[in-house]
Amino acid sequence: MWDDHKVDNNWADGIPENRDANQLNDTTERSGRAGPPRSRHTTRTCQQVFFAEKDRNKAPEIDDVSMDGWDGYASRRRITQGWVDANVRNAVVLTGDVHRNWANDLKVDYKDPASPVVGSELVCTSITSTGNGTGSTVDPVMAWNPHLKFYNDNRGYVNTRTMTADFRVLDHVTTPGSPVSTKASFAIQDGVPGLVGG
Ligand SMILES: [Ca+2]
Repeated sequence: MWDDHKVDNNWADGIPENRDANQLNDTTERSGRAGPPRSRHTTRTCQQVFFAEKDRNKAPEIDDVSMDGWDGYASRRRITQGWVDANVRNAVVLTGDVHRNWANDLKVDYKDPASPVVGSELVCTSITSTGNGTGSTVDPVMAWNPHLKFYNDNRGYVNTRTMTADFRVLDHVTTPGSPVSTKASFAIQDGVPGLVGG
């Protein structure tokens, strides 16, 4: 069985410091559509270590976070705030490393209950390491980390199989201020030719 904690490939010491975090956002920004107001539909950040905050101590006055993930680095906030500043509508972080499945809401400030959700994180389990798992979907830390929405210790993979297409239309284009509405929506499923919905 592969155990990436036993080999020299731990990525936590490669987490970008502030300058590089800005460059990460700048790079993704350049791939977006130009022109004000800047509105990028999707940014996907694929990286190794846990991105959302996971405070292992229930006491609000005590932070017990891993230095083996983004919890230990202020540059995480620069990235999430960068999404807000760039009006990114669908920020998704894809993660591995912890040998468990997790699905997490991402926020700029996890200490502020009013801080809005600005993105999503999908954490994929390992292929075989740590064995079959128990099937559990409960980790006690979820009780005081409400942005951690799903946990599971089976082995497997994450499959994002559906594309949703919304046909957004304007009532008029000859004068400013038209409302925008969705005329039709379709789902396109992986491996299933043809549209669902309409
Ligand atoms: Ca705490």
